Amino acid sequence: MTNAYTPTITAFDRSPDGGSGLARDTRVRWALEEVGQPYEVRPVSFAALKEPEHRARNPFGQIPTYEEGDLALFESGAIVLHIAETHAGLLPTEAHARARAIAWMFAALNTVEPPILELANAKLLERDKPWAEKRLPLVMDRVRDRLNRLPTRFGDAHWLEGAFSAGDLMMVHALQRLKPAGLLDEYPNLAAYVARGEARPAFKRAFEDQRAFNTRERRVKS
Ligand code: GTB
Repeated sequence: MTNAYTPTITAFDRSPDGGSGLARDTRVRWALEEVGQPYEVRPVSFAALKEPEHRARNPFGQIPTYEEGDLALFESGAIVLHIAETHAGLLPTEAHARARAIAWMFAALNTVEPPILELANAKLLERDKPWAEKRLPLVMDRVRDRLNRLPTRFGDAHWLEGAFSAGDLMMVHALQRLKPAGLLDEYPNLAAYVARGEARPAFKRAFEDQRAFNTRERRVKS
């Protein structure tokens, strides 16, 4: 059941990943599913992303965005933090544990994700460049440098900071981007961590919803 306060998020009209869940609306969908908040999705075409109407939501002309009443947000990290702060279930209540979980969100976005994106760009956008083959090992090593530090955090624990939190949600979604490059297979601890995230019912619902959305039938405009 949706109402006036039901948030609306934006997503690619059809994601270039064909519904494999790598676009960043998936992490917002996942957060909303974790807290049991119904939501609506507004598809935005690539052309419409750069139009004034969408730039009013996100000046950089990107998805995802989030609208709830008169609040409009962009940046997946800010959106997930807002959801986590306004609903129970994604952040610990104890102040220090909460601050540490938020620190893991920033670590995912600022420290772990950037070299992963660099690798994705190197493989997708730069592979035809004459220097691509020489550069790739350097970029992969920058990713490994980050991943080498992460497994030591787990020990016997399943999540980064006690119970599953928004920090894990962000980290798992950032790490999923490594799957196509096969790098995650070098790190069984991390692969198991990502699999634990993917086994959560809320992730499964978010994933299936984005997949159905990205593979839905289109009406041909006459
Ligand atoms: N820092 C912003 C955030 O976290 O919200 C970054 C948002 C962002 O990169 N959005 C991308 C976008 O809108 C989609 S998620 N791109 C269009 C543009 O810039 O014009 C990144 C993404 C895109 C595609 C795939 N894929 O096909 O595999 C995966 C991830």
